[in-house]
Amino acid sequence: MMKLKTGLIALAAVGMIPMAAQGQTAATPAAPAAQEQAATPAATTGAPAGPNAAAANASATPAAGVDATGASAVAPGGALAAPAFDHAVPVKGVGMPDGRMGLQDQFTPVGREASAFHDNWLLALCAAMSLLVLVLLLWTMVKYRRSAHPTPSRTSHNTFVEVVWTLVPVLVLVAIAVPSIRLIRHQYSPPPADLTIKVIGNQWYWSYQYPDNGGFEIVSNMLKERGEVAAGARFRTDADGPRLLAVDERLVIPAGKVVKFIVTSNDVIHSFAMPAFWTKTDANPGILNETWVKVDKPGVYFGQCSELCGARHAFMPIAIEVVAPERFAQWVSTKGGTMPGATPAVAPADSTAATQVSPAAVTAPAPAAGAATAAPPTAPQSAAPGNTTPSVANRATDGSN
Ligand SMILES: [Cu+2]
Repeated sequence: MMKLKTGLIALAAVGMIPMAAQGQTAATPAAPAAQEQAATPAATTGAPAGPNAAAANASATPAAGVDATGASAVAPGGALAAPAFDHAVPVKGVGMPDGRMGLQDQFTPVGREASAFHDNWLLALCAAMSLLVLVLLLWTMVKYRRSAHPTPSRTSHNTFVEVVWTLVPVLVLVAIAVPSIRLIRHQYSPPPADLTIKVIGNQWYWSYQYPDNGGFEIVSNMLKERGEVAAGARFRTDADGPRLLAVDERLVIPAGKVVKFIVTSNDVIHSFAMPAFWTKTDANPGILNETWVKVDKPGVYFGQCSELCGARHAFMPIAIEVVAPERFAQWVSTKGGTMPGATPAVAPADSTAATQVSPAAVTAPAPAAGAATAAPPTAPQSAAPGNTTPSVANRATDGSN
């Protein structure tokens, strides 16, 4: 039962940097983009490419002034194809295991409450009790050893001691139960959802439906390593994420919004688990389970199917990319989806933006306008065949395994 409490120290160090790498995506557009061209050009949007992407990246991180200039430098060389979405680059140690002991850093209110409960209270209580028992044991062994204490005491009752050893454990249990029940209440009484996403487990990949955004669906497959794919096919790079966790299509959600996940399955029982969000929900065929997250910090977070579901159970990771709400709208448009209540109000925004002084404000509407004008090319992207091709391929190869 010995556990070390290294999480807090690392948390302080790692918690500072998750946004830092956002700007890096604009600088590395070439490699992943080249891989994509072999398959359906627009369907696999994992690659950062194109001027819109660079501009969007700058607008999403207004604090970093260098991004604005960097974006304009990249833009001329970028492809002029359909609006691509500039996906963020994961930060090592954030939203993924990194070998350190303890819980992953938490990025939801429930997760922070739960990990604080675990680290600061349960672990401390556990250590204190273990220490007390150890000291009592050593004290008894030394003081009442046969050589020093040849005649044993014949005491059989001591009311005070009996009351203490009954009462103290009860108080300990109460001290655990109160914050524990409070945590469960917070976990299972979510605030009203801003966005609902349907998560579907499949052997062996995930698909995600966005009923609030026109009902489009994305299919998320694990990215294989360079040596494991056919020539010209897309493989994992460090910009996608760690080995066995990176996927071709990330589940994208807006930051700071309450996102409700309706979790189900198409075949066997899977489990939708995201350690950094403190959520793990079984995906049962024929049953809708529900969980929710509210993530304030944009970034990329990784989880895995956590219910043994067959031969490739270990190869159906979950990657959630949290983006600023404006960028979420942009991503939705690249998928052919719509924002609730959104209509062609984009054009005026472009003209008003021109009068703005702040560089961030000027670049912000640009991708939206670009996405709107280039709407026709985006439509085919969301077509299911393009997205489902990899999964079919995966299943085909499974048969030979
Ligand atoms: Cu599974």
